[in-house]
Amino acid sequence: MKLYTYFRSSAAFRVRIALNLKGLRYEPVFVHLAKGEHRQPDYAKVNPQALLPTLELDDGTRLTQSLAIMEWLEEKHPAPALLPKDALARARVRSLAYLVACEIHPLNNLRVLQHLKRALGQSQEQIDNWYRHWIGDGLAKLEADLARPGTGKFCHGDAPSLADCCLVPQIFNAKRYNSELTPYPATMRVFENCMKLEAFDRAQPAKQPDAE
Ligand SMILES: N[C@@H](CCC(=O)N[C@@H](CS)C(=O)NCC(=O)O)C(=O)O
Repeated sequence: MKLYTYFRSSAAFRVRIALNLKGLRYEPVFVHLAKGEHRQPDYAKVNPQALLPTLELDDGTRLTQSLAIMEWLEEKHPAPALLPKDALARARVRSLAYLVACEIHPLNNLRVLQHLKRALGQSQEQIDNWYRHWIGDGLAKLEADLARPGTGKFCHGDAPSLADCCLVPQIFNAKRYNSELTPYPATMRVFENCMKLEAFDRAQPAKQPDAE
């Protein structure tokens, strides 16, 4: 398999974690987001959504959208499971994963930040404040949800799940933008537990071959 990735892409980071957790090897193909390589015609042929990541299977089939990719991995390579067996528990894991992937991450994506700067003329300070605002808003909600029954060493239970694959990259982003993280002790406890696992550690931006 080939994974189209960029060291700082948090959506690609999610999939790198899932692949590592499942012990699946992949060949990275680097697409430089900051240089806009994802908007070039060559990459449009790979992924018409012009987003990272893309997972290319050995037969050439290409999968897009990190959650869809991780769900496909889960169906094809069920062990170790990234979704619990119980239907209600699965719904909670998906809800926590979507809170990060659908509520926090899209507001802080590269194209949104570039639009704030280029089209709306916002200063870097205003953009950083925007970023931290939506991180804080989302993490406060996550923290409240993690107080509900079901949370264990990880977002749900004592095994890593799709929710943890989404959470960890978001915390890396938060740290990069100097977001205040002390108000979220349960979230940070889960983050620290994840980072003790080699699969999470090896997927982090600084450990990627294209890291700058
Ligand atoms: N919902 C998508 C998000 C993908 C996404 O936004 N990826 C970012 C990198 S983390 C990207 O390609 N951004 C390009 C841009 O904003 O122009 C997923 O989960 O795969």
